[in-house]
Amino acid sequence: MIVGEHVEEGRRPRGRVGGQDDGRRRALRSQIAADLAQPPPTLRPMLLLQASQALGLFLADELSLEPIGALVETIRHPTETRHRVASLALCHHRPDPKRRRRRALPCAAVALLGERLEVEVDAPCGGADRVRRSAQGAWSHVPLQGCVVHLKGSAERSVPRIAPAETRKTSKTYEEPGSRARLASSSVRAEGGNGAVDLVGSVATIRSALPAVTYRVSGGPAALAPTRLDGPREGPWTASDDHLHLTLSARPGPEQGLVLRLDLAIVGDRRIRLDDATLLATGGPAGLSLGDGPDGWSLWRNGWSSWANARAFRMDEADPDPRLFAIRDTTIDPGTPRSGQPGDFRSELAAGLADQPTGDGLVLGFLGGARCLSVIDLKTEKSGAPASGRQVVSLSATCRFDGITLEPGATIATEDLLVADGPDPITLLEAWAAALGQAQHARVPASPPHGWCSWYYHYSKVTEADIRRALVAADAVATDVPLGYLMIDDGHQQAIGDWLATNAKFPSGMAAMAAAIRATGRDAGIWLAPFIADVRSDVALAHPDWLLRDEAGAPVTALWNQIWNARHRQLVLDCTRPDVQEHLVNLAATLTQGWGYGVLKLDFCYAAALPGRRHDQAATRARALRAGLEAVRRGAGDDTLLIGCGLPLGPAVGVVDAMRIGTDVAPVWGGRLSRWATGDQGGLSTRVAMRNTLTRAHLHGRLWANDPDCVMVRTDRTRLTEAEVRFLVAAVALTDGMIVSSDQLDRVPPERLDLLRLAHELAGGTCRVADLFAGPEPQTVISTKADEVLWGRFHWGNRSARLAVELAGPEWDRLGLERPAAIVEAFTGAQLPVTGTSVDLGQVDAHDARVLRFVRS
Ligand code: 9PG
Repeated sequence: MIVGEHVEEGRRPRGRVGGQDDGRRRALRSQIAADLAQPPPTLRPMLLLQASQALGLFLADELSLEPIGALVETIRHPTETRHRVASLALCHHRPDPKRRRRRALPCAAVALLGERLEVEVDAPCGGADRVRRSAQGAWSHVPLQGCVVHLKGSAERSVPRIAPAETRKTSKTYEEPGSRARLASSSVRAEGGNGAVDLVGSVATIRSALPAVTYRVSGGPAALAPTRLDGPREGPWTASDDHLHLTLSARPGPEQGLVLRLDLAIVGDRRIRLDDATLLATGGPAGLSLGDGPDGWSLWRNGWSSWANARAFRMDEADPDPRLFAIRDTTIDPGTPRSGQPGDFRSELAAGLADQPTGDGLVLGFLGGARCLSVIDLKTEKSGAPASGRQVVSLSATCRFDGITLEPGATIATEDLLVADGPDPITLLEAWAAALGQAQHARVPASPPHGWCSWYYHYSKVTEADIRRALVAADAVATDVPLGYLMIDDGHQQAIGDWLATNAKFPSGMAAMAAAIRATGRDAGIWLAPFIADVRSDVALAHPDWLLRDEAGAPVTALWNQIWNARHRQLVLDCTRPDVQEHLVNLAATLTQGWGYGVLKLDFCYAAALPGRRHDQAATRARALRAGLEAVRRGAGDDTLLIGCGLPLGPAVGVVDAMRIGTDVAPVWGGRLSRWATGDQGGLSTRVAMRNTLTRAHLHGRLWANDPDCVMVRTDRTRLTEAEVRFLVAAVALTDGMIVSSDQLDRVPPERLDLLRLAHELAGGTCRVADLFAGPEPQTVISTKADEVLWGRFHWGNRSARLAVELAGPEWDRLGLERPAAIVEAFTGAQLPVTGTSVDLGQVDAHDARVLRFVRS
């Protein structure tokens, strides 16, 4: 359902200023005004009914109406896009006092805008706001998706009747006379009018954007922050000061949108230290327009590392950093601290913005991450005026150059930035991920790897006997549960950093373990954290010069990990040093060619990108991390499966084959304590891990194979309920990432093994998290396969609830399926009747999931 704002008639479209086209532009404006003055079209087929007495009674009863269809008229002209609701279909519900739920009545009553109806809208998606609107032409910014509309007045006149679940859009496009044609493949175009750059999209506009660069010269801070740029309207645009010359350029994106890039040249005779290069920054309420403004926006905010959370935020929410300093840097980039204030967001690498009322969106995403880390900042605040909403304070997209040293005459470019807008922000995020993957030569396995991992059952106590027992168990379940590799996780090494020294729990040695695993026909996997070293490790003691140090010369601490030894600091290797790179090459070569491991899980990799003073002072933090990763790849060879973990996303694209995209699962759902300690960023929590499994699903197959972490189906050593196991299985299967078991499989009861088998059976589709932007925890995941479509419904609530799935709306329409009479649910095998557009799932436990299977005919 998409409902947008009413267009104020005769409103002057905000076009470009001045010039010889004024007369023609006036004509265009009057044409737009005339079109808007026309009565809006209505949904068809439509049957005019006299308002019946029955309807009158319902209305007197405070009938609740739920939007089931709308006709949205989109009016586009070169500088802005407006939507208005032409008509709105409402399905009436009557409260059922006995069952305390609303019951849909069989007939679909419809209210048409233009009726004099007073409506009141409960808008759960837009916060607790109750929006009161007269239907007579004042529909403005009413987020109706999933809302209940209460009709308060009386329908005096005719009420049309339409088929339910109908949402249509009509569209009119106006080309401004004299404006240049749109860039061929682009929905966004840039122009440098007034000395600043306007990025004009089909649904969003970024206005008066300017680049800015901060740096240091002779130790003192400096900035090149032009207030106007030179150059032709279509760019490139330039600006200079005594030390730097910048060039901003724009070109069409690979599929859509526009790609911006900033080139810097050191023009003075002084060496500089480069901090931040902002490709575009704009401010004020007019700086960014999308839909009716920030009150309706939802931001996909991406976190720094594998373990950092990614999710949708409303603009009035706050985004706090973790409180536990010991592990803070594992999820939050210490180089990019955040304010934590409501409405102030920092997204790493990319950000997606969706206007909830219209469904339109804007994505800003960097198309590279190997050269520098990057952030998108969006700040909104409540405007001073009473009863008015939030306003944009600032928007910017910045590459972090981390104070690298640049000599006179040097040149350097930022990563490219894709700016794309359109009516479907989920598809835009997919397009960004695909473009990044393409630009940085992503390694995407032909099918997601599957296997077994020792960590979530044995943790650091894992022994040789555990692995040998796991091998026997793997053979016993092989027909039901394919396990392509067996991973010996953390617990084999003598010390963090000393990866080739095995502890006494593996008396046969790790080469023998690899041979034993391979003898069962499976690949052998081994865990290591190649860029960190325990303060007492041989490597740290033997090579103090290898350690990354801060500006004062003290070794940088990566973390204190209570699992290892809470009193021991973990230090960081400076991966820009040739000797460290050689060590990494030799290490990876020994583990693979030497010992026989074909799968390496590279953990705690963020450490290589922590701030510090590096051997190569021209290397950004991203480059340092990338150099470490590339050294591992060189040593491991092309055929080794590298699984990244605890790893910032951008620098990993093109080196790793698979990537953990969330925090660790745990044999508990995750409670308030971990939420408090981590500021909801991570922590060991199945809830938070599965949230990222859904919110980062669009990275899968585009940047790497997503590793959603392990699926635990066991009944021993776990506090996960059966419902939570179903949730885990459904989330992993429908998002089609890696499926990795971490149970002692010979202790898993057959009915639970069946769930693991089902995970494999359900996987393999193309996933779309349909309500990615609707709230922090997506509920609807649709997986499309050649022969069937799976519709997953995830229940995050802490109480059991009666749930239904609505087979209606744009997500249903895009599947192009016939609505069947009944549908099979994957976990229960139950045939569920489809009543109208609705499938009643019955009572669903807390933290449970259901998967509806639509077999294609
Ligand atoms: C092994 C584990 C598993 C797991 C990884 C990673 O911040 N911390 O203290 C912290 C500890 C453990 C951890 C992540 C963070 O888990 O994700 O799969 O391999 O290491 O130690």
